[in-house]
Amino acid sequence: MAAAPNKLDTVFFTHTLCPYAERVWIALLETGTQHLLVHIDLSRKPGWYRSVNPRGLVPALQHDGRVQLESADICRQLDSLASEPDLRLSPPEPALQREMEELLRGPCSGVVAAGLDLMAGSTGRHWGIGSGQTAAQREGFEAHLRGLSASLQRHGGPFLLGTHLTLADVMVYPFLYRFSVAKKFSGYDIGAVLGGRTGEWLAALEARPAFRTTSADSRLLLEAFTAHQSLDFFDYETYTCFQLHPHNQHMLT
Ligand SMILES: N[C@@H](CCC(=O)N[C@@H](CS)C(=O)NCC(=O)O)C(=O)O
Repeated sequence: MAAAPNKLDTVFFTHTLCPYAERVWIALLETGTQHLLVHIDLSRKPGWYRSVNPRGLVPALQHDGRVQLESADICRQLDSLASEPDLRLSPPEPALQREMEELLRGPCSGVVAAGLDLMAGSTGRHWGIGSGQTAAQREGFEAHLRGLSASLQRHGGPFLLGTHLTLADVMVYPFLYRFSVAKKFSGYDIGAVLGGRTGEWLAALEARPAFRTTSADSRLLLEAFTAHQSLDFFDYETYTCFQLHPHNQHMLT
């Protein structure tokens, strides 16, 4: 008989405000993967963390003694480790799998890059928040949003590829959440632009415990965005992770 998985077999190194790490956190919870969560305060990185990731970035996942970096690769690894078909984050049908890969390569990654560019406005600062959005920035973002909207429409929702939550939803949500929290800066209401089934999609994601647990409190996030004029405040001093994630009962400091 196989041994029961031990929490210590899988160690997740994260900062709870990193959207890339949030993808992994969602995937861990959705796939029901037992894990130990280790917080890395990115504003005061411990020296030992370089031995986990020499670049010093989160997320990192140590599984069975091997370290995997890059959120997209880690999410795929978690998908392949899921113990039951219902917990998988890729659709069983080959045609839908191909569509998921196209979505990931196209609108899902496009909307992240174009969204960060849009939020920065005329500041030109990567991760910055500012005004002065150009028509080109808006159009670039909207083109990718339309790609997501078309998929929702084609499959009838509630998720991007229909009734089964997939990596496409997981990869894009942490970013759309931040863009939507920061809409007062960009003047951009994503729901209004996407229209159609978007409201239903976002509500279906927000209703899932994994998404609720991992999404930072929107009021505190907005306060911090405003104070830092940036989407990437990565300390635990502005707010503690307990304040930021009131739904999470399992936080360690
Ligand atoms: N491509 C990486 C990006 C990870 C990343 O940029 N993480 C940021 C936080 S959101 C980080 O660790 N920053 C710390 C630093 O730059 O020192 C992934 O998808 O995992």
